[in-house]
Amino acid sequence: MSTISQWQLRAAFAARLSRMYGQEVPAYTTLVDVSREVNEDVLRARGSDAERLGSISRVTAERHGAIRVGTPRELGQVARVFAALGMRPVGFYDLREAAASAVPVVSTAFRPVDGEELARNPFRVFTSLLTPADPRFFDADLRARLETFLAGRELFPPELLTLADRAEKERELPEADAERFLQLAVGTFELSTEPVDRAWYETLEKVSAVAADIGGVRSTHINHLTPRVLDIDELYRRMTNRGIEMIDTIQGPPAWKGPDVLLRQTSFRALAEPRTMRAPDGSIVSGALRVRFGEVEARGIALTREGRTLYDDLVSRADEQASRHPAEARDDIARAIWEQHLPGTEEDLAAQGLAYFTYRLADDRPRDGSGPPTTVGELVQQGWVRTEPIVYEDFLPRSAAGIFQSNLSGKGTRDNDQEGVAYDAAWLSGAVGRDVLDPFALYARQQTDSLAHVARELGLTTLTPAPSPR
Ligand code: OOG
Ligand code: NI
Repeated sequence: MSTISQWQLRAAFAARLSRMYGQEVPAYTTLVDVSREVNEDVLRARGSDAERLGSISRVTAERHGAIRVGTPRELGQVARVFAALGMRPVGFYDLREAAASAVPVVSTAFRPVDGEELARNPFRVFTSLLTPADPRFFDADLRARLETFLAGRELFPPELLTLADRAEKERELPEADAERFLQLAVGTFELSTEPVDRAWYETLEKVSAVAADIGGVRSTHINHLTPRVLDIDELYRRMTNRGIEMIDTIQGPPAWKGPDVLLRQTSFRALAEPRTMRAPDGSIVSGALRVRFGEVEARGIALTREGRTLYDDLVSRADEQASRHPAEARDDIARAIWEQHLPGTEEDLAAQGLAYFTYRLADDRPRDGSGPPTTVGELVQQGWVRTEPIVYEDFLPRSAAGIFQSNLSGKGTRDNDQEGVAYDAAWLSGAVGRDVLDPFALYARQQTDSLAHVARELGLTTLTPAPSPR
């Protein structure tokens, strides 16, 4: 009997989830269609250059999803389902601090971690965990009610978790089991038709719409899915021309003439979806909730810690200048700052140690009998070695908070006189029951491995990219 490997399970899960979400939220299908059109146009206009940050087949299939869960136990179960798909938790995001309105969650992203797996299918899911213990959002009474409610629900059927554990251990499933696993897994993220307890939902909504979306219902659901696009400015124009209301901005770095770095994202506004509700007198009434939307993103080169520090600094400068010149467009301000401070070429990003690259031996390297030079810079300059940018596979806390906020109905409430509970990657690792990996370490390893490989092929003992002092 034939078996289905983890990456095939992952690709199939992403495709089925996308189909399901398209049926639930038709505007998402428009977004996917327009993204595909833009990608085809960019490929036509730029040729193979358009594929510098991933093959067109990878980019066309590429999606990220977002889900939200209520307890460490639920998070641990989600981790088992994603482990079956070859996805590990990477990165810690504290959205309580990144958002101005009440977003009481901490998050990680489940994704494949090695280069080959990412190239096969890079599906990732931004996963948020509610923080009922944070007294800035929940008083003792509400916290207790919320935790009791969450403890009494079951998001994942035991059969799904058993199949997931098997797929994780054996790294594949027989075809029939794979089919069952996929059906159950996609099913858990469908919007439930069970009536929503209106009074309970509204109690939580006063504190935070995100808390209500997570803890106000007895199931979970996919919150949004995000295709990848090669020209997000063009996509924004085309969606707007089709009459779809987009959020005000494209988040992340501005459009500029230098290399794409990190991540740019935008979305259309959450749409009202019909949901049945149970009124306080027990009667079932029809209502509507506005929580789900469609998002789109353009991915650029992963920055090193130094590059990221510079990026964060440029963002602060842009904020500061924008607040002093409210009449000027923030994007124009940011673009000017970028052009002044960020290297405008991949070569300079690499030379200054600001971004991650992989290195491989050039097919047309010198064959005149001369020995290779011994520094990365010279190997590249003299045509021995080619560089390829490493794609940023993660998220940006500020954009994530912006995405949450732009789709909240109310600001919620937040008592800043209370001391917040401190969480970090180590705490989240404990909650997930698995190590939450450091994204910088993953990119660095990809770069180091490629250099070690080049060094071996050239018979050199060591090779390290020596960033020149800035
Ligand atoms: C997650 C928001 C974060 C992104 O792309 O930054 C996110 C959510 O709304 O649950 O998906
Ligand atoms: Ni997203």
